[in-house]
Formats: sequence, C-alpha cells, structure tokens
Amino acid sequence: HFESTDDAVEYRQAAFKLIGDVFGARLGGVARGDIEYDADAVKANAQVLSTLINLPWVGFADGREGGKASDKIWSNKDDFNKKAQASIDAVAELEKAAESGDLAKFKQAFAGVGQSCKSCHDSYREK
Ligand code: ASC
Repeated sequence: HFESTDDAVEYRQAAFKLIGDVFGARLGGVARGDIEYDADAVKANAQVLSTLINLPWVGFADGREGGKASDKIWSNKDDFNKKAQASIDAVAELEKAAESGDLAKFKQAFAGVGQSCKSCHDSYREK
C-alpha cells in the first residue's frame, strides 16, 4: 500500500489532522459552547467524521514504525486494533446522537469519542 515508511507516516498524520479538525474544532466547538448548536451542521460533521475515522489504520502497516507512533503498536497489534475499533464504534454512537438532534445526547457521545481517542493516545502515541 505504501512506497515507504515516510509515505505511511505522512498518510496517517494527514488522516489524524482531518479527524482533529472535524472532531476537535468543528464538533468540539459545539460541545464546548463556542459554536452555536446547529443540528444539521453537527449531523453533517458527524457523517464526515464517520468516514474519516476509518482512514488512519491502514497507515500502521507492518514495518511502518515511525513518527509519533509508539513501537508498542506493532508488538500489541491486537490491543491496538481493539482500540481503533472502539473509536470507530464511538463515532457510530456520535452519529446516532447527532441524528437525534438532542444537544445533551450529542455532548455525551462527543465525550465518549474523546475518551476513545485518549485511551489510544495514552498507550500508543509518543510525545
Ligand atoms: C481532540 C484531540 C484529541 C482528542 C483527545 C480527547 O480534540 O485533538 O487528541 O480530542 O484530546 O481526550
């Protein structure tokens, strides 16, 4: 899939950059109250996020250690994959909450996604 390790690292960092913008800035702005709640905009961003959350993982292919990724990813692939799947599942919950049009439900599901990001970062992202 990737021609080089640099290519794989750039690919996954680009995916996380997009996720960080849609989740942290767009949806996070609403969750924090900095951006006014607009149910349609939240729904659209949650849908975009549900596509983006599938992208990074292929970038962690065999032999592509590098960037801020801990080498522990490659020696704990089952656990890493479980945490990746937990993020995908949490975003599916966020999309459902966004579709409900209920701000409280959205905020709760937003926090769940944040937890899933943090859980993986705590184990597998170097400073
Ligand atoms: C973000 C972001 C993360 C996660 C994490 C959640 O917006 O950039 O890495 O949320 O901080 O705890």
